[in-house]
Amino acid sequence: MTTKPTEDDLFTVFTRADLGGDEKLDLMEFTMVLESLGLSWARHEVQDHFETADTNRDGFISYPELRTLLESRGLTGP
Ligand SMILES: [Ca+2]
Repeated sequence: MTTKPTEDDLFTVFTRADLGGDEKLDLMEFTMVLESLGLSWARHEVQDHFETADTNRDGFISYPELRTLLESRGLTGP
């Protein structure tokens, strides 16, 4: 994916990476989302962003948390 993902794209990527089907991502699933979006972050950056994105500190990234993270970094499309 070379362009910024739209909200639909993002939801598709989220759902595809959510192997557990529990509508939240663990660190491995979060890494898969980043790869799907063509973001090549170093492992420590992924870890940092995971912790930043997990605003309710439950150890998982929900879809709203993922969207907030990407929006805050200007990584989503219109
Ligand atoms: Ca969370």
